[in-house]
Amino acid sequence: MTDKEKATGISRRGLFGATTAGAFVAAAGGSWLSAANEARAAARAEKAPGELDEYYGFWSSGQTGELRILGFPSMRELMRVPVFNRDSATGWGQTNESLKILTEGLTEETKAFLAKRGKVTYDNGDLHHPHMSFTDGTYDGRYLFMNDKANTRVARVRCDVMKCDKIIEIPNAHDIHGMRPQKYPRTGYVFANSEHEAPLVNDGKILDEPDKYVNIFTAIDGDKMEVAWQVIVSGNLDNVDCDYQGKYAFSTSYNSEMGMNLAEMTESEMDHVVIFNIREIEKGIANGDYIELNGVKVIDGRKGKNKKYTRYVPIPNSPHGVNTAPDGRHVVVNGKLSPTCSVIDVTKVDALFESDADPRSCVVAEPELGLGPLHTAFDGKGNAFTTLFLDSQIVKWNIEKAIRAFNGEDVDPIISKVDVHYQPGHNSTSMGETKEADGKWLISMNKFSKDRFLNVGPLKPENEQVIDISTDEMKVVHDGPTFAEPHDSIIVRADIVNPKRVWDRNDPFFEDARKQAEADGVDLEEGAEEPIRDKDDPRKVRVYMTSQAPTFSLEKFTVKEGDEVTIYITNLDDVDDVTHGFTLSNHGIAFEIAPQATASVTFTADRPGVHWFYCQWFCHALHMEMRGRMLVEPA
Ligand code: K7E
Ligand code: CUA
Repeated sequence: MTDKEKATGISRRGLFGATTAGAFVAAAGGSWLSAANEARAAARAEKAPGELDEYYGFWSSGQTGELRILGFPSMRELMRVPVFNRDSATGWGQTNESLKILTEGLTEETKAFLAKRGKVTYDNGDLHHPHMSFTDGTYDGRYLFMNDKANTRVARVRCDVMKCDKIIEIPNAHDIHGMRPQKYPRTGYVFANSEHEAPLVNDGKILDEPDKYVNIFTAIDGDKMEVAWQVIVSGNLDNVDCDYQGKYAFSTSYNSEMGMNLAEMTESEMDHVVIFNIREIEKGIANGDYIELNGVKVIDGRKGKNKKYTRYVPIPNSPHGVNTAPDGRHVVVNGKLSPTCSVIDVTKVDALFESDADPRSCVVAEPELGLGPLHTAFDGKGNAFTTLFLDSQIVKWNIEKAIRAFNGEDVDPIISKVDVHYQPGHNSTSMGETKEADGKWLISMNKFSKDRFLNVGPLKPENEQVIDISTDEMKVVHDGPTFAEPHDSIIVRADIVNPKRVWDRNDPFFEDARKQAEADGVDLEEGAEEPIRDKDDPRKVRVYMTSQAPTFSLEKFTVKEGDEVTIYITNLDDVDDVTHGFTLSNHGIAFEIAPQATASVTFTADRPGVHWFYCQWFCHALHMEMRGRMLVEPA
């Protein structure tokens, strides 16, 4: 080394050594070719103005609590559907219609708890997993289901209007995380995992006695949105998926130890997947082998209790995601702290229940893929794509080759890897969680964006990357920032999703408004000239208005200070996209009324004076003039 080399720490050998120089050349040649490929792939992902996408993307938003709809692969955000959150634009959490949905599914105990805080529902949610209803192994365009980890709820969104129509709290469970709809014969059940351990009766009699805590697996009837049954398990539950036969559901457990702190939770080398035998559980319920708790039939499926209902398959180490392959046969369990994925063959699961076969006998492959495998998606051609959180990569691997390697053959299941930026959690392929996986696109949902975008301060967006998977070499074709914090997504062929253009006037969403109007002798589509005072409770006043661009049917209405006022607005416009709004200034009230919808809000008129209401959804050249007065007479 020369003195200069010593001073700079750079040696000529290091810079120009054979290996390094070779790598430079290879990189230069490779990047020229792949730049051309990438440009072609990027052109396929991009959409020209006015051009529609081939897929709908349904996105979670984590701690924001809403569902998002994207056009895919362009990644244009199309809509935000409020679910567990409150929303200023649409009035979700303010209108009577939304408050009914946000409150009616809460347990009596929760309602009483919230009432003490002057609330009727929770304001936040943590929505991780949005999944569509299935018929015969593929999406059917009826519903989307999603979990709330923060407040132990499951919600349903109607795909015909893209509004949430049901939210239920899951009794006995704590903090619903993994959630998947039954794939076959149809949904059917929605399976939901309780992640955090607690006493089964959590009323304060048992506190710091973790050996008395349990976790709960829940099957929800997705048509009725009621809990069908629950199973007590050993260990915690993280993610869940189910088979294409309608026989089994599979839940990962990262805390088989039932530890209460990090060291305890990660102590053992092997955790497990719980396999739920759906038919046997149904039989057990029918035969009365359950306890009833908070109105729910609960079966005991703990380890060593009743082997008809559950089996515990040892899996290394703190497994996270679980994903069923479109081949209808293989279930991939992602190792997280283990660099492996474990592949379960569903055809070998019967033997676990029928004979006393070794639970590990259903594991047919365990390829070592890289550091931090979290979730796996599929191309429908026998390949799997696994996110490597610690390596910041996606690895493409072949399931059949992994099985051969597990059986001792000298084959490498890994096909290729691609860098993503940075630390991917979930990934999803186009139609990848159905039997119609088409192998075209992959989205990598990365937890960190770091330097990929202009700095917006200490709180940074996540980064999502679209990857072309039509060839063995995966190509990142798009970076896109997202606000807190999409975990999971599904990519659904556009022809499956067919929402209405305007509301149907008979929609159950505003059935209560229709009933009240009938009782008051008012036609919602006509409105009423004057506020209608309740015959039994004269403090209650109802105002019926219509909207048609650019006017409300009432330019003013008068109420008394202290009146409980309900305002119903029916939007008579039946043209695409002519949505109106109702904002009552200085009352904290605002909501949307889409074409042909009715929406309502109830409040106490406790501010005497003149208060303007106005339309806040730009609807007409005279949108600014679309306003009127509420006159509140002092008491
Ligand atoms: Cu991996 Cu909540 Cu699906 Cu996030 S979970 S990453
Ligand atoms: Cu109606 Cu703006």
